Amino acid sequence: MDPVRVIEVKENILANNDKKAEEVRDYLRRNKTFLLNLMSSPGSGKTSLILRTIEHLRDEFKIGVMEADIDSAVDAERVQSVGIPAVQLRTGGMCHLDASMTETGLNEMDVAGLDLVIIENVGNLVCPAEFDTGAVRNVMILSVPEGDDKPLKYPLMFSTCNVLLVNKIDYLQFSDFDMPAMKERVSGLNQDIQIFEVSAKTGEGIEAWVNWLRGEIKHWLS
Ligand SMILES: Nc1nc2c(ncn2[C@@H]2O[C@H](COP(=O)(O)OP(=O)(O)OP(=O)(O)O)[C@@H](O)[C@H]2O)c(=O)[nH]1
Ligand SMILES: [Mg+2]
Repeated sequence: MDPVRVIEVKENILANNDKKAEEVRDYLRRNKTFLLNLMSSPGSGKTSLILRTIEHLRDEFKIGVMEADIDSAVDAERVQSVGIPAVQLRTGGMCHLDASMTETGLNEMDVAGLDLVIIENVGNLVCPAEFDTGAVRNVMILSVPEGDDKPLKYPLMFSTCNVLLVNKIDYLQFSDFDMPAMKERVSGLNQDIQIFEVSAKTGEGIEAWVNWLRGEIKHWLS
């Protein structure tokens, strides 16, 4: 009997996804829309960070948000309550967004009228790292209460992101989180990653993050 070829099936799915992701990026290029994929564990501050980012950039860019959750629409409601269009994708048990789901979400939005769309991916440090959503840039959050050892446990997420936002730095004073050790672990996985230390609660460090994002959006739209 032939052995079960689980890996090949998975590779096939990922190859199809990669093709779809390139189609999504072509579509975004044609429409001059920058798509940012934000990933992290549950509760590390994705929605809070999105709301802070919106505060800083809403006068410069037309922004939309795509929320992905296994269930509920609470995050999309939080975003809409500040007057920013948001769609909620319910993944029905799936722990990540793939490029087809992103395309479905974009079709529900006025992409041609938006400069920046932010995806809040499903809260999870594993599956979302495996699937290209078609985003222009991938950003992850690690929050201080999660601990400085996460790069050791979830290396793929740290390897695939362009930016690491270390959120909840207002907790550092109560914590044994070792920032230099965490950064060394990350640079062992990804030498090109940009790291910003932020607090979505106090606003500390947000300016530097937003400056990076502004530069990337302007480059994509030019
Ligand atoms: N102290 C502190 N709390 C924060 C910070 N950022 C977010 N929080 C709090 O952390 C909790 C979770 O924040 P959310 O923004 O909902 O996190 P999330 O990643 O969107 O959560 P899920 O969508 O459930 O995965 C909330 O109570 C926030 O107020 C921060 O920088 N400092
Ligand atoms: Mg959220």
